[in-house]
Amino acid sequence: MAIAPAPGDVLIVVDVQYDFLPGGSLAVAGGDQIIPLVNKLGRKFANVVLTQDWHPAGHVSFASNHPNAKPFDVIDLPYGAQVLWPDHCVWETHGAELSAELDLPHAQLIIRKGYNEMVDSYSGFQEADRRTKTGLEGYLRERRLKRLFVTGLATDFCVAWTALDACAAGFETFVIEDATRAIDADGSLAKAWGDMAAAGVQRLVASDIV
Ligand code: VGL
Ligand code: ZN
Repeated sequence: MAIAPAPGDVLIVVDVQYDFLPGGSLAVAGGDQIIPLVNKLGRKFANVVLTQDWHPAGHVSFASNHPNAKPFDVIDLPYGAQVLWPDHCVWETHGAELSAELDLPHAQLIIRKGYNEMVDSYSGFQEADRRTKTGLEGYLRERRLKRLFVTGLATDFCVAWTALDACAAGFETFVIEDATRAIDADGSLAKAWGDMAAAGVQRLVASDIV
């Protein structure tokens, strides 16, 4: 497939932050390898939006905040099942910063998510309670942006949830697979691609963007 980015298209770059890169507290294997590709894609899009995972130290998704829990355990919270993670992307820490290797000077918006202590937010659109909105949908609509091309980390969590919510909101949504990397805990990657295909998310590779 060959797609030439148009004025109504936006490149979404999810959570390219030090804690998700090699050496980070929730490192995604090969996460750093996508950065040159994301930068190259960025030059083809007039519109670029970034997301940034942004947690307080007491965040409910951290295993360290639950007695006897360990990372990758799953617990029940009022809004549903929650995977517990190592502490990551705590605001005012280096790990929460966007990679300085990102070369996207024309990026127009950074959506921070996950700042409410008691609710996680994988999606750039809404928190895990599926009610509390981030404002991204309103932003995209006001800007008349209609097609979303999603890249970043991690494929099976924040990329997938963002793409699924984008589709549900009526945007034509693409995930650029080789510009993502996955955590892949317990079959999560296969499940994410299954869910995305079922929802109508289209799967591309970077060379499809011309
Ligand atoms: C993410 C787990 C926890 C992600 C964020 O960016 O995919 N995953 N917080
Ligand atoms: Zn997080």
